[in-house]
Parts: sequence; structure tokens; C-alpha cells
Amino acid sequence: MVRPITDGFVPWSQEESERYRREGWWAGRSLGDELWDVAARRSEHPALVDGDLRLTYAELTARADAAAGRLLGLGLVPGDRLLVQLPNTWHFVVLSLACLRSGVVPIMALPAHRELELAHLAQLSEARGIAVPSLWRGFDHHGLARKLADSLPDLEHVLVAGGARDGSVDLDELCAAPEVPAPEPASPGGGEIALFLLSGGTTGLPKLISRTHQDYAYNARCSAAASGMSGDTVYLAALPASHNFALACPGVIGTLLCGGTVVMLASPEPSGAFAAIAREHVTHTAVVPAVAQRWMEHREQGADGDLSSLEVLQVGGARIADELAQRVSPLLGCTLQQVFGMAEGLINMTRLDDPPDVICSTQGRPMSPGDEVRLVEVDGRAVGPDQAGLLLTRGPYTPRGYYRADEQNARAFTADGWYRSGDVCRMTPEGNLVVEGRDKDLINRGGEKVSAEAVENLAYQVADVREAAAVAMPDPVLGERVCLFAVLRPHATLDLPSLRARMTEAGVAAYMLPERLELCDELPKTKVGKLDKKALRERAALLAAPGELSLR
Ligand code: OOB
Repeated sequence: MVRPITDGFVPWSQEESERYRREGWWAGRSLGDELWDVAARRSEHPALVDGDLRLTYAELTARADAAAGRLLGLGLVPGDRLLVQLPNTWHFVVLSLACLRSGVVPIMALPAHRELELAHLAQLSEARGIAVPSLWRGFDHHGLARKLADSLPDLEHVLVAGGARDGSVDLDELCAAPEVPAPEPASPGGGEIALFLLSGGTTGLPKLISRTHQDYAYNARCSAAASGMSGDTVYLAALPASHNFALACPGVIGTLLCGGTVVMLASPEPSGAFAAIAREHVTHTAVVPAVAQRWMEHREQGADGDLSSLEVLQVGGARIADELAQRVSPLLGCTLQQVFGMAEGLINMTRLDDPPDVICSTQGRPMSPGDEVRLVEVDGRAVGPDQAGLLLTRGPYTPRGYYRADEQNARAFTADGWYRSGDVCRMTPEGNLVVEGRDKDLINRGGEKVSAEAVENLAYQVADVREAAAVAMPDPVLGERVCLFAVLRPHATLDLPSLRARMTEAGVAAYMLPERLELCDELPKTKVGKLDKKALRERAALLAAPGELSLR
């Protein structure tokens, strides 16, 4: 039995699909088939490292095939959805490959997500299982997964890494080496949905982005080529591997498609990351600007650690300041590659042989000749040369709509299928993009995307507020932090710690919590009476930035 996903998936047009196939961008095969071909050629080469555990390609694929069989043995069928919320450990890679191989479709949740987000994702996708660590950074993921399974009838299976109990499935066993080789499962087709990524979007809760086997394989292959990856590549996954950047831009999947080695690391904290780079001779890694800054400070403070193997440091997720970008090469001894990407598709990259001013002061250009990019005014007219405009895009790995989200799709996509990214960009005469700002109601907290609407909804839910508005507050380290302006109801009181405590209690990811609360008598309005967020952003910019950096 197969549970095909046809509802809610917005296909590319016939004409485009034919073109993408003709150009060879879409290979028409499953990601599993592509990866297993590489593995057959590289069987004794190291594929995956996590601490002391080292797996060759032969060992990795044997485990993944066995895990695929065990997933199906639980009663899951191809097309069933599995909510995956795992940190950067070997389980994540084995389970993801098992899903790609068997046709079970993983939903790539972040370790930081909590009850509100996970319940929403499970319901929207009708997930039949959830895979979590037992305990991670002091949080009882197993307990939460059980609670969700008790309340959501579709969610039958709880898979737990690092200590299963109470009838849950032991992920260590599910992902263990088989005693006899497992049979190969039937391959999904290239046009089928391989996985769901999450939008870092503006609407209250994350939206699901369906990525097909062939579009995602192309995403990984094309970005691997632009990052200079090869069979000698050693990639350090230090950002959450479930995020598109570390997963396939080129990330874990791009590295494996090249026959290289993936090193999993739980945190990008500098001393651990430097040690891993030195020990494993890492050649490529990806970080957000705040982490790049921490690494450079660590270096400046005299930290040793042999980084001489490092060839490429990818930085993306948020805009890196030009001054910071200029210091990457001299301090860390590697080439900087700026990556301006999105889970919705389009990936822009500076190229490794670009001149230093392009590398340090632009966010690069589309990685594929199939990418179409337009910069437009609000009314849809193209902007003049060197003018900033709203970035619209279409292409062979940019889906035509969110999954099961007709209403949002009507806003986020044009009638002819262009995705409105909400980014305000300028194009240099050489064709490189510079991200100048944003026309979406989102706060980019060091690469973590916080929906202002979600924070506001939560404030209404947990506190006695009459009006609430979340805006970005500039921050020297994270770029932006969440600032909440609120008007309380008469006689109500509220302070930041209690607001944060109540929001945490409501079950929201920690990065969504406001880091500044400004109580006001009223919120500024525009002439037509709408909330004036621009005025609030200006006010937030004048507030002193608090707190220290958390790299979690
Ligand atoms: C990556 O993906 P998402 O989906 O978490 O966020 C996408 C948004 C972009 O629309 C843009 O607003 C912002 O994040 N962004 C950047 C940027 N990279 C992403 N803004 C300025 N400069 C950059 N370099 O963040 C993502 C996905 C794949 C690869 C890299 C990043």
C-alpha cells in the first residue's frame, strides 16, 4: 500500500516540468537512488562521523536500508508522514536516509520547536509518527512526544533516540546495523514528495514546504558544485541539520551526493567546532553570521586549533555585515561564501573565485541557470537598474506553493507561479544581489525566523493585553531580536520575565520569546488607522540591546 500525497501539493506547470527535465536539472530519480549509486562507488570511504562513531558508505546505507525496512515493519507505508525532531546526531542522518529510501516522508522540525509548533505540524501533515531525542538540553522531548501522541489520533508511533521507554520505539535499535543485509525497498518516483521543510514565514505557525526527490536532489547537487565539493570534502554540520542550509545547500545531502564525509556536531559553539575541524580535517561548513562572529572573536582571543584544512566557510540565513565579511578570510584562513537562500527554494551564492568585493559585499547570485529572479515595485513593475525592489522567483527547485495552504498561497505566490520572497534586494551591474531589507512581518534573530504575528497572537493568548505588536530590535550580535510593544488592559500588570514564562508555558520555541517588552498607553497608527510598525521599528532601534548571545 502507498499513501500518495496529491492533495495540497501545487505542481509546476507542464511546460516548465518538461524544460527542467530536458535541461537535465530534474533527473527523474529518487534521492535514495542517487545516494545509493554514490555509496556503491564509495563503499569503504567514510560517510558519517559523530563523535567516536564512524560509518563508511557501505555501513551507512546498510543501516539506512535496515531502518527503512523497520519503519515499514511498524506499519508505516510509503507516503506516510513522520515528524522528525532530532538534533545533529548520526540518528538524524540514518533516519532521514531511511525515509528517503522507503518513501516515508519526514517533516524537518527544529530541535527548538515546542508543543504549539509540533502539534500544528503533526495535525497539518497528519503525521503517523514522531522521532525525538529522549532528553535534549534539559528538555524532555520524549514526554512531549507522548503527550502529543495521546492527544492526536493519527500520531501512533513515538520513536526515541537515547533511551526509549513506555512502549516507544527505540531509535538506536531502529537505526542499528542489521545482522543480515536488509532487502532494498521499492524506490519512490523522482516527482514524489521526498520531505517537508518548514517556512520561516510570517504567518502564525510554520507552513509546510513540500520538496520533491528530483528538485531537492538538484538543489543539493547544484549547490555542491557551486561550493567546490568533491569526494574529498569533509562537511561539518554545526547548524541544525534539519534546516535547509545545513541539509542540502549543499550540507549533508550535497556532501553525500559527492561521496564526501559528513561530521555531525551538536552545537556550533567555537571551542567544540574548532576541535572538530582540526580532528576531522573539515573542509566545508556553514554558519549564520552571529556564529561566524563568535568564531572570529574566539580566534582573536588567541584560541588555537588547527583550521588549516578549512577551505570554505558558508555564511547565510541573515545578512552578514560587510566589515565582518572582510575579516573571515584573514582570520580563519578560508574562502567566505555568502549564501542567501530560503526553504522555499532559490539559493544565491557568491562563487569561490569571485573578487573579494563581491564576496564581502553581496549575497551572490542564483546558483542555477534555471532560476528566474525579478525585482519589482509593489505594483509588480520591474525596478530600474541598481534600484532596490521586491524579490520574486521561480525555478526548478522553487515549489509553486505551500502545502495545504490555499489562502497563504494566494498571497505568497503570483498567479503565474512566482514566489514573493518578501526580501528587498538590489542587483549590482554584474548581477549579484544585495539584500537591503525586508517587506515581510518577520524578525530574523540571527538566522532564526520569528513570525511577528505568532508572537502577537501568543501575547493576546497569555497576557491581559489590549494591543500587541512585535518588531525587530537591532542587535550587534544577532542582527535582530524580538521586541514586543504592548498596551495593557486597565489595571493589568506585566513584565518581561512573566511574559516569557507564560509564553514558554504555552509551548512555544524559546527563540520566539520577546527579549524586550515596552508597555505603552497606545500604539502608533497610520493615517488610515493601521498599526504603524515602521514607527515602532524606529522606536525599537533606539532601545538599548540587552542580553548575551545564545548559540543554541
Ligand atoms: C535560510 O532559509 P529560511 O527559510 O530560514 O529563511 C529565508 C529568509 C530569506 O528570505 C531572507 O529573508 C533571509 O532568510 N536570509 C538572508 C540571507 N539568507 C537568508 N538575508 C540576508 N542575507 C542572507 N545571506 O535562511 C537559508 C536557506 C538555505 C541556505 C541559506 C539560508
